[in-house]
Amino acid sequence: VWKDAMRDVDTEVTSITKSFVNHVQTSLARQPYNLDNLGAYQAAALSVRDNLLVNWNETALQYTRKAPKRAYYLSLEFLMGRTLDNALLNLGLKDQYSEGVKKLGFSVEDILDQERDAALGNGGLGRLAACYLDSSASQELPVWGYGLRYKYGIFQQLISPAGDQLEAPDPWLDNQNPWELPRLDVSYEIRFYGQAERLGDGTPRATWSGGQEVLAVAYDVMIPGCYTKTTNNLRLWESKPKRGFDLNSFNAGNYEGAVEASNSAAAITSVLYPNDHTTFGKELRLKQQYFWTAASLADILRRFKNIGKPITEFPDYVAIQLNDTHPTLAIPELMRILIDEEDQPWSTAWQIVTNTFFYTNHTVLPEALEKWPVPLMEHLLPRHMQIIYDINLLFLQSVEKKFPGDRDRLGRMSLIEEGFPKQVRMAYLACIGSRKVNGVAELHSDLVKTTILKDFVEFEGISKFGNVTNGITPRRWLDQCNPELSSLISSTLKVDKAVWLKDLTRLEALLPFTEDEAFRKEWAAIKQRNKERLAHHVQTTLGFTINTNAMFDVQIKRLHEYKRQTLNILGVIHRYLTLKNMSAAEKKKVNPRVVFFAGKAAPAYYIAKLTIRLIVNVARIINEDPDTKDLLQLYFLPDYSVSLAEVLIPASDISQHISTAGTEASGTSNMKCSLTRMLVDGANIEIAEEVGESNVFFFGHLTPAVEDLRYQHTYHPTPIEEKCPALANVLNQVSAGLFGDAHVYEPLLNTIRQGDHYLLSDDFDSYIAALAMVDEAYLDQTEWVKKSIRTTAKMGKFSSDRAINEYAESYWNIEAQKIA
Ligand code: 26V
Repeated sequence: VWKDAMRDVDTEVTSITKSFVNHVQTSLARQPYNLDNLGAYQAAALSVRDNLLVNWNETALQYTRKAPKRAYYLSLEFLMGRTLDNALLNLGLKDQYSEGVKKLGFSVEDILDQERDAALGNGGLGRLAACYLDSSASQELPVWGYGLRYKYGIFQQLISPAGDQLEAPDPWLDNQNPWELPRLDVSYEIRFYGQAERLGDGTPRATWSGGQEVLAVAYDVMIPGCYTKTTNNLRLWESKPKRGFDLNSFNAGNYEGAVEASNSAAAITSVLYPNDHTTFGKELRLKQQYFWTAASLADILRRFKNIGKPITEFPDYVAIQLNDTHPTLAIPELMRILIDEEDQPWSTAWQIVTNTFFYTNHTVLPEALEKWPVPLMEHLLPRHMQIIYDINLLFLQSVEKKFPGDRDRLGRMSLIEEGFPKQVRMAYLACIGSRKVNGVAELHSDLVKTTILKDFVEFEGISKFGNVTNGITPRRWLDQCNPELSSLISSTLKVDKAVWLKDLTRLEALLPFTEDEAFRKEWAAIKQRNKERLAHHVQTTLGFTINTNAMFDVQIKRLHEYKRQTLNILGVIHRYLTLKNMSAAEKKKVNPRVVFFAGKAAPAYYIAKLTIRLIVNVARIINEDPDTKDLLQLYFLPDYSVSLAEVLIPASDISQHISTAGTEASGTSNMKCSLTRMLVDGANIEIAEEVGESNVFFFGHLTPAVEDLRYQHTYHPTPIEEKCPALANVLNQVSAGLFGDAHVYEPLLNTIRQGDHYLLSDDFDSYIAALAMVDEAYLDQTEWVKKSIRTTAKMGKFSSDRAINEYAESYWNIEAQKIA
């Protein structure tokens, strides 16, 4: 156990205040007596950073000395959120710092609130990467992250007076970032465009020259483990021009031309693309992907070479995890290095590559599968395109050998999709270039094997394809965001949180306490205080007064048609219309409900943005309606972020995960909400397997039915009026202008009236029935609290520690390293 009984807390507090004041005076060059909260945050952060740096250096040193096999997590997104609170908790210094800053006249909550989120991600995929870094360090595993240091993270979401989403930039680095260390000495030259010429000397070698050269500079972010010295690294690359600007153009008086090249270099890491689930084929995005994979590989290779082993042993020292297909160019890039620079034969190079990489798929939605136009690839990365053609040729020859004469199969499996233009299928390249491939939940991994990669399973054998069900870190999503629940758990189990936070299955010991009335009372009281904390937050930020005696119902995730926020809002309207028709006596039996939505829509996603507008305008009407406002409130909370999630999730009574069956690969907010509450879920069967079906409210059609239903929609359409009168009525009320904007919502409503790809009309009735069951269940508060406790108790499986250990053991083959 981390906590040292001999630790002298008083001395610790004194040394904290000393280091704080020292940073105020020397690092910030300010006077302690007129310091504001922002200054106090910066001083506290720098002081905590000093602690982290000691551990971080020690960890790096030991990895270098012992040279164990290491894993690298390549992700274009890391949705880290805030760092200070997490670092304090992981170091076990939260109480001491709270005490220390209090002595200096500050409150730790106010200080923590000054920090801006590091929001270098879109949604689930980016947050998963952040949870995995936390777990890797906490499990003492030698894992580093590699990503991009975007100048602007995910856009800030504003809501216009009409209810539309507006996007503003997120200049998160403006206040300086105490958590990163610029490594100006670690940089690599990255080439784009130019010419590739095969040597034609009987080897597969080629030269690549000319074009544009850009510098990749490293910024390091410390990743502290929980109650351990292990402090890993997240290395983020920034792009810079190789030379300040072009002196020839400058001297010739062409000033614009002179700075143009420098601007184009800096543009590469200027902004995170705010899309997920839709490809768009933009050259700058491809540049980001290559810039990042090439810099990361160069760095990994340099580190490997320091060990002094032959290059053929590379996979014994290095495992590289590809987070979705975004880093797939690492495969041809490593081939290029091995062949053109290391002079390896093709088959040796391919052997090394296919023993190094691992690929995780995060979606089966066709519009999210990356494909890059061949002409663009040939232009930007001519040598890589040659290599991809060569990989494809050899690959298709081996397919032909196994399935002679099966031309359809060759066409289906080719890395190059025919068409105008031809396109490179990145998921196929990632699959054949990797040692193993996995999906992110049992159901999803089965779908990967039976749909998008079916031919590859037949060709390569099933053992290459696996599953690692996603997880979330209990440090942030329980201890940090719900501290009262965390201490109740520790005191009830009589187990230090240092133990159960790192072995979440220990929560099962809570099960007997479902029968303990005092415990249940305390459990419910904590929920109530969390609701009040959220209500206070909404009151101070948005000015709304929320009824905290209501059930809090949340749907918090990116806006997407497949996630069916539309089903939820139409359900809210249905509830509103039902309430309007009730007698006073009937209304007395209704339990009040507050529905919260939060989430961003991709800026060009018209239908998703229209859904936001509908939610906002429905909220305006129903929150003002004296007939219903005590029983139903609705809020769209703008600018959803990791730190907003930390307030919302602990306050929720029920969370909605209602995507069309088979479309949500895994979901992770379901796990976060389940740590404290239950869910209505269209897809996630594993949670129900753990917590028991009686603690989950299922509804709607299951995955196998989806294809048939879509077929019916296309070839035997039934009018909505006939199929689902309740839904038809809701749609007609919206069309008629009950919430204003009579014609504005037609394109959204028509997605349901025509085609209904996400099956709202098939699932609406059973959805409403499930919500009624939730209402019914909530009336029995004793049983409800028991369900809540049981759900939390059975969440052990969904700790990201379990997930990361599976990757370490069954994929990367790496071992924990004790940092002395
Ligand atoms: C895809 C694309 C496609 C090209 C345009 C840019 C872009 C950016 C991100 C993505 C990733 C989409 C996949 C994704 O985010 N999947 C989510 O991954 C979560 C973690 O595994 C999982 O819980 C969610 O169910 C899944 O939707």
